Amino acid sequence: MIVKHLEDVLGTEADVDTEGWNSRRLIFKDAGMGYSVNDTIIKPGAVLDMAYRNHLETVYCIEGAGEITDLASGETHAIKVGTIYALNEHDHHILRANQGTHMRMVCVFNPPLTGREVHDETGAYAASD
Ligand code: 9YT
Repeated sequence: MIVKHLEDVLGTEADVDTEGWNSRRLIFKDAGMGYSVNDTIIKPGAVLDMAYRNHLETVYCIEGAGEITDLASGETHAIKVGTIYALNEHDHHILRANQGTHMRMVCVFNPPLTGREVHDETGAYAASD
């Protein structure tokens, strides 16, 4: 059994901080679960253009508010606490946190992240194998 607390991850290698987001990687590939789980802060006003061509991702908002635009359809969906989205088609999307508030998201990736990934120039993470 693996039991951790967010505090065990803060300030370690698994606490990945970038300009627009801070991803605290709680469960990753080494755990052997077949998925990874992050507690991620999207910083206030961040605008993130992403397309995870190597991963599927489900994201559940537990704090804050913002919106997501599906660049295939052009549709924009509001995000608030309790909103969940699944990028089941490796969807190219833009995620925005509202000005003045962060969003806190629980992010599940399949296949799992190795722990240190940051986005490449296309908004993807490298394949882990
Ligand atoms: C929600 C989202 O895609 N944020 C970017 C960071 C990523 N999800 C991560 O590594 O936690």
